[in-house]
Amino acid sequence: MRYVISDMHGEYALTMRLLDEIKFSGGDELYVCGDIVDKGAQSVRLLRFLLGEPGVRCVLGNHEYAFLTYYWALMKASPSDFDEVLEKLRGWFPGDGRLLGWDEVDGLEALPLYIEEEQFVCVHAGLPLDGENRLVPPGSAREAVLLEDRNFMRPQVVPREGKCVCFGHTPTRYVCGEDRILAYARDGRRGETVDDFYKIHLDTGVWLSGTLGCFCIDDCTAHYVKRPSGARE
Ligand SMILES: [Mn+2]
Repeated sequence: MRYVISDMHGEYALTMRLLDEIKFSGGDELYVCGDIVDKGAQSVRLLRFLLGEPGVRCVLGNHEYAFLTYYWALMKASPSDFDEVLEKLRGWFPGDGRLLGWDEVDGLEALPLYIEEEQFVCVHAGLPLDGENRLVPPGSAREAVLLEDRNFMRPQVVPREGKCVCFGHTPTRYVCGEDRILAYARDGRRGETVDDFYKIHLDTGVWLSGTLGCFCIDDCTAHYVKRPSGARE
């Protein structure tokens, strides 16, 4: 089965529980729509796991991009002192930064801004629409839109045609008042295959809400786990 998820923000244990819950294993695939790191205490552990796991494919979120921007600036300032650069990079993650190595840094730098499959596109924040309300191909969208867009999540934004877009970036509680995945079905379609949806908003705001969800592309079901201690006050 193929699953999509987004915005885990360093919640390693909850992510592992969710993968257990869906019995994620050898033949399965997980698409991660960015913001693996920051906020939670186990960013590097989560990142290391996801980058090393066959069947997992990630795109960059604005949080990974911010880290890379810091990395590129450090390399410009002291291009030959790799030890010093790595030490500073470890300080980016107050939780488990000491676990950070060059494999994770290089792994992040190699991530794409989007993944386009036959039936769906994975991107962190959204895609722009053209004047006729059609999706602009992700390859011609500006980086800032893919990473930071705040328009695409609005329920009024209904692309006229195009593939299903899987995205996160903003917790769905700011759209619907609840911490759940929002799968938007096309007019007259029942939501039985991914083609029946035009967008799937995945960010359940786990760091605050304690709820983490993923969506199965193949049977169109949502799955959730909750942090035992609940939402953060
Ligand atoms: Mn984000």
